[in-house]
Amino acid sequence: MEMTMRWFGTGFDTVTLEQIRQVPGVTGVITTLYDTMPGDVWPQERIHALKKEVEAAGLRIAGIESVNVHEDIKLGRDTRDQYIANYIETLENLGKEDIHLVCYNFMPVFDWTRTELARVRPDGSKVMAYRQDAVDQLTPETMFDRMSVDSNGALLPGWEPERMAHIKEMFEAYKDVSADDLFDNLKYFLEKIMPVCNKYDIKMAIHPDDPAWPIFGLPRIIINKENILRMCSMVDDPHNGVTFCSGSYGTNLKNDLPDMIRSLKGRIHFAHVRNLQFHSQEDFEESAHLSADGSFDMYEIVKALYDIGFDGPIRPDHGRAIWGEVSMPGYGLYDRALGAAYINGLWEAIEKSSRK
Ligand SMILES: [Mn+2]
Repeated sequence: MEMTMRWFGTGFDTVTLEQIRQVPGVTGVITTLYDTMPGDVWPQERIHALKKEVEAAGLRIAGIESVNVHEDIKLGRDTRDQYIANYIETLENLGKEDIHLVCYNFMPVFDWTRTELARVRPDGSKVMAYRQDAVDQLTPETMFDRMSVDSNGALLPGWEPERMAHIKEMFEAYKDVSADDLFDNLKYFLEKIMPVCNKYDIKMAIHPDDPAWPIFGLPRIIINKENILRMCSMVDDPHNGVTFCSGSYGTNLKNDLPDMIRSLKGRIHFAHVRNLQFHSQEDFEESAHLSADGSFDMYEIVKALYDIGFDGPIRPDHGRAIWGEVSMPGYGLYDRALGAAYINGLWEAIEKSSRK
């Protein structure tokens, strides 16, 4: 594996490349052109400039998170072919710059969803949290307002105001889209992009839906073992792979995370590792990465990745806000650095004890 951290780019991230460079064992960043919109072509010159900036700091671009998929592709509208052509052009430009990993998601309308961005834990740290009863009392519009209030002024990935301005239209458009339709639209998209992925050896890594169940009546498909195996087999190409995000699949306690990892051998191209603490299935918060601080056995998760021979980028995921740091929720430096150090420690111990 290669230890990495997500970085949103100069002007968008409160964390600098110089800081990331000093986290032990981190050699790469997972980054993006944060000011592009779904459907835009990413110019090669801009990708090249981003790459040079990262390399000047002594790091490398280990992958892109995300190249977002235009809503018309998810909806299967007639206009999708143009947006897919644009996506292919972006992939080509990334391939020419020697970038070989793209994380994306196929969630209708909303990206990841939390009902609190700054729940205070007993130790004074602040974390993102989710309560189903809070979602049940909200409409999609009030949900967006709520997500904006506590974001420390940061733009939240996937919650761009430009997209949210059209929220009513988008809900109307999804009224007759079933989970099977969404699978069909994903298949159509993947089949069109696989040739360029093969040409440039670009591994596509779909991120799970978070939380891993339908919300506000919208279909959500990347939620469990059955569905992710269906997704892998419906376009059976090694470039059609998975971002294994423990914190997203883990929102549903029925998901056996180490078992899912083992069943996805050869198809996990990218890993997000974090822990959640559950108060009930309907109420959970993002804890520190340490097993004892949450509900998951992080040793078993990292062990499963080791056992399947996972060799892609891994990153600590959302961190707590600690030591007075103010950042985009989930993306401060301190707690993610602690997470990286902890995962590195687990990996080293597993590797050395396995060799004996
Ligand atoms: Mn994730």
